[in-house]
Order: sequence, then structure tokens, then C-alpha cells
Amino acid sequence: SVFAQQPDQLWGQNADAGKGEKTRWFTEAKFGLFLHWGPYSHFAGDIRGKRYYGITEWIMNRDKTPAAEYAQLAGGFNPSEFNAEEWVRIAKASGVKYIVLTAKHHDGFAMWDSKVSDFDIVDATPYKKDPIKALAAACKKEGIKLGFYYSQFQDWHEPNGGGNSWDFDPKKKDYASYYRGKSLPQITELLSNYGELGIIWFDTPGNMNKEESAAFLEKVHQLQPNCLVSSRVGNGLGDFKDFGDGEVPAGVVKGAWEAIFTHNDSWGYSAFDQNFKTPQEIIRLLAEVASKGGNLMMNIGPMGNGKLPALSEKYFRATGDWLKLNGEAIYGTGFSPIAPQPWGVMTSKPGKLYLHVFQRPHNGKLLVPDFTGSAKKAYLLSGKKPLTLRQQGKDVYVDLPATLPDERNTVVVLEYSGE
Ligand code: FHN
Repeated sequence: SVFAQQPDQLWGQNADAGKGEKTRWFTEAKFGLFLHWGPYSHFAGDIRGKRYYGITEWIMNRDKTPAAEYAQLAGGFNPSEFNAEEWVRIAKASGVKYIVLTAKHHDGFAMWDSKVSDFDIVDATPYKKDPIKALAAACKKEGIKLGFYYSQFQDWHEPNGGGNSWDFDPKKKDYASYYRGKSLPQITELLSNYGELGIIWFDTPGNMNKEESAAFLEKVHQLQPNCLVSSRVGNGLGDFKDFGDGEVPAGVVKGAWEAIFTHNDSWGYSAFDQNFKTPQEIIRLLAEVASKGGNLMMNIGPMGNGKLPALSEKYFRATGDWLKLNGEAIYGTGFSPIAPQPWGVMTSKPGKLYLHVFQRPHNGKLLVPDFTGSAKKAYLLSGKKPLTLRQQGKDVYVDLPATLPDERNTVVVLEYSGE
């Protein structure tokens, strides 16, 4: 590159780091939808008459609900209004390229008809159907990649699973028997019965050692060599890197990676949380993450009845409307070769810089500094209206219209030569 800004971190000593075919779809996708859905969606932040704000998927742990009682209450989960095709239609309209659904979260409840445990949606609820099967079919039909979240260490339902110390004495736990008897066999079920998967998204490896993490990674690759594994499989393994929840790395990061956010203050649905990120916040975050070379996976917590919260649907659809006009500046782009500016951030493709303008400079002149290429032309991405530009050494100035067509993020394309 002719530009100065270079990645300051590299992920991928274990995989092809975004260079090869295996992670290509992922690094080009840029926008994913995370879905946390299970019996906790039915409790919606209220269990046994007690309310908990935030992380409702942790309600069993926060409440120290005995496993047997939680299992009984989980029998009230009945997502009778769930419609997989509707979810996938909304996902498509929102512009996401992949979906990751919690097949099993820390509460140990399987969202499919597992033969390994009866603590699942078919055997333990009146719903009796397999929503994962329906979702896999809908994703296949619509060309959306599907991944499953699977909590490989924490399982609060099982005496030998990680995390539940209120029912089961951690000193007496035989974790290996839980991996052998439940979590590895369930991974086999997921990878054998739902077609080609894009991702197995492991989470919170807890006290797993390197051999144990490797056993999960290898199980996935053995059954589906192209299925990607998240770095939260633990011990430095995985095909792509996940940053912390709600974290954007400080600088550019090379390779395949994701920033993970949730739409409000919880991953699971909460009846008491309306703190949803606006379309502007999502659109800007997506641009910022892409400008550093990564994907944004944003979570929605579907309700216990199987519907998506109305505001999540509305704000995600609005994001999709922006992407319909500006997707060229997000999908398949690379990190910005120039540092973030007071007016916004940049993404790139060969010979093009996409200037994501969040804030119009008061003089209307957009300064792109450190520009070592030769600027050729500038125009608004949406509508292609030409803009005047002037290059003075390494400074490029673009004249913006008097008002930005989209105050949330107006994209200006700057074409140049000199790579
Ligand atoms: O403990 C989980 C949490 O419930 C949620 O699933 C998030 C999503 O990234 N992961 C864990 C915490 O990092």
C-alpha cells in the first residue's frame, strides 16, 4: 500500500488469517446477526417473582435457581409464534450475511431434539418442534450463512458441567465426563443434522486446558472442514478472533475477526430494557469496525413467543435500508489505510477510499490527510453526485454539499491511482 496506516495486531496463527478461501466469506460479510434465544427469553428478566436487569440469559445463575426448578420452569417456554422464514427475511432486509443462534447457552438447554439429553425444546416444552431445523432450511433457501453458538464449558443443568456451584460442588466435578457425555456428542449432532454450517461459536472456555479446547476445534473440523470456529473455544485456538463483548479494538487488526455487540443491555430478551441502539449508532459502529478490518456481529434477543422485539426489527431494517444504498462501502472492504478523522472513518477497496462522513466540517471541506496516492475523482456513493476535489501534497480536500444527504453516515467515494 502507498499509505502509512498498517495493522497493529494480527490474528490467525492457527488458521488462514483471512488470506485463504476458508475465511473469505466471513471477512467479506462484515455484518452478522447474533440471536440469544432459549427458556430465559420466556422469563424475560423475571424469575420466581424476582427481576434482574441486563444479561437475562444469566438469570438462572444470578437467581441461583436450583437446576431442577429451572428445568421445570423452562417447561413454560413455548415459542408458538416462531416463524423461521420471517426471521430470515428480516435478517436479509437488515443486510446481515450470517446468523449465529444459541443452540445451547450456559443454562444447558438444547434448542433442538438432542438424543444426548432430554433437556431440550422437543422433550421438555409444549412446543415440541425443532426451531433449528426450520432456521437451517430458511437460511439455506435465502443464502444466509448459519452458525450455532454452543456453550462448551458452562452447563448449569449438569452436575459435571461448568458454572453451577449452587447445586453442584465444583470440587467434585468431573468436567471430562461432561465433555465426553454431553458437549462433544451434541456438537456432533449439530454438525451432522443441519446441513453445512458457517460457524460453531464457542464461548467462555472457563478452566479448559489446551487439549480440551483442541478436542472441540478438531471435532468441528473433522465433521465439517469448512466450518469456522470462534476464538472463544479457548487457549489461543480458533479460525477467527472475537474481541470482548462490546469491544472495538483500538487500531487496525489484520485477519478474520469480529466485534460483538448487543442491541440493548442484554443478550437474552428482557421485558424491562428499551435501551436499543438507534440505526445511527449501528450504522456508525458497522463503519468503524469495518474501517479497522473486522466484522460487526450485533445481537437481538427474540421473545419467548418467538417474535423479534419490534424496535430491534425496526432499527435493524433501517440499517438494512442504509446498506442497500451504501453496501459497496461495507461489504468486501478492507481496513482504512488512513487513521480516523474528526469527521468520520474510512474503508477501502483497490483504488477507492470510502469516506464515511458522520460529521460535516463547518467549512464543508473534508480533509483526507496522509494521502500518498493521486486523487482522481470524488462523488457521493448514493446517487453518484460528483464532488469537487483538490490535492495539495498529501492533503486531499473534498467539497461537501451544504447539507449531508444522510446525517447518520454519508459515504463519499474517493478514487485514486498509485498503488
Ligand atoms: O456469558 C456469555 C453471555 O451470556 C453472552 O452469551 C456473551 C455473548 O458474547 N458471551 C458470554 C460472555 O462473554
